[in-house]
Amino acid sequence: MPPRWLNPAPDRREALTLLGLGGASLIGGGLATGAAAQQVDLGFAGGTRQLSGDWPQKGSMIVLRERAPLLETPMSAMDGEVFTPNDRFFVRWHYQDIPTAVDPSTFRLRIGGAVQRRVALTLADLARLPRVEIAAVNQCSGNSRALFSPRVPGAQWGDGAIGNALWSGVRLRDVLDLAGVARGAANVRVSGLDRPPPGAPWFAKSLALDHARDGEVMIALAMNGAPLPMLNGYPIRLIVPGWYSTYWVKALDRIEVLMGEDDNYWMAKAYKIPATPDAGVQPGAKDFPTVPINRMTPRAFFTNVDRATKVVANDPFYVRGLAMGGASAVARVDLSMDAGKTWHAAHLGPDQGKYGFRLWEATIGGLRPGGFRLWARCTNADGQAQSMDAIWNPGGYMRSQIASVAVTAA
Ligand SMILES: Nc1nc2c(c(=O)[nH]1)N[C@H]1C(S)=C(S)[C@@H](COP(=O)(O)O)O[C@H]1N2
Ligand SMILES: [Mo]
Repeated sequence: MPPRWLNPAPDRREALTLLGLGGASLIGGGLATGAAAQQVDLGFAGGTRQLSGDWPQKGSMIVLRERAPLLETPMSAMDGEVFTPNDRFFVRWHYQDIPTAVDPSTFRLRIGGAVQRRVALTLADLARLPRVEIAAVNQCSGNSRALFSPRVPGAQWGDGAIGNALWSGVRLRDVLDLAGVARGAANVRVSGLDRPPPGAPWFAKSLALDHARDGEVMIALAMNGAPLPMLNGYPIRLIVPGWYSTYWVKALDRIEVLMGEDDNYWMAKAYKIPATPDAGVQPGAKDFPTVPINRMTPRAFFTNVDRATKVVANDPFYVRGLAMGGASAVARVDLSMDAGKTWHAAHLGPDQGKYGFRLWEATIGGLRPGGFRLWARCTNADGQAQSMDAIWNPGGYMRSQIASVAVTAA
């Protein structure tokens, strides 16, 4: 019997972090090793989680739930590179009945509803369309939900329900053109190979026709140059750059063009946010107007430090992380050590596309012995910046408060 907890050797990136490369003053970096690697403490109440390397095509992942799987990416797995490795990319399914094998030779993507001709496309048919490639962050609407105060129900994600990949595939517009959208059509509904339990609504999401046809929304056939992992939607999934991943339907096998609005549960009831400018309401508020969740907002994360990191006093302190602009590019990342009174620009890594992650880094001169807190704020090309204030809504959606980390220099 193989051990229940595989304990994969640290990958190269983690090994570099352990050696302190690019962070000579870092000791440990909060990375668990040996027996302790089976658990991770995400730093909030109830945040002690199991790590498991047992999931197919996945390395070590934080397990929130086994059925249907909710697997979170440890922040250390995203350190130092903008593209999240496929085998560490987070996983979220709503229903237990998920595809575990797909035969690529018999798979069909069916397009129906308000179209001129219904079509059933093979993967080879799709591969004949013009190829497009885009770097884009896939972030769960509820990423960082566990940090909501007061707490809200739902998957208690830390910050790791997020990842960035280079998606390669075809435009949804080109696929729709093969079927010919009927005049007057309004929405495009997509669903996949997962099945609801008896009586529950199919997981399906819709985009307005103009959005679906904008040339950016695409169907990915590959992720970071490889087939999609089964758990991330093999063989194909929808990519909606700049929008929350609830729309990024996995194992996509059905497109339905609608003449009217989509009144199915997953559009009309679930994933609704307050219709306020920042999607926040007073804790406990009820009966406020809502809209379907849509564009993402800027965020910056620390990836090489956490509260377990010990900094060597008086040594240069190298800190880095990742930032996303949301619906537009990352314009800047600024760091503060005084709760936002003063800010210092971080250095940005290469731009790999406006919807992707951007690496940021800074070296802070020697810290005197003691405790410090660091804040990182992203501003996007639309001038939208993260706020020091946290929003609240009952769904626990769109957390984007400025991230901070406490470090101790000794
Ligand atoms: N078919 C299908 N697609 C889906 C879902 C699902 O339950 N079924 N969940 C959505 C949600 S809410 C998220 S956060 C993302 C997660 O994508 P990932 O598992 O590849 O990280 O898939 C989206 N696409
Ligand atoms: Mo999600």
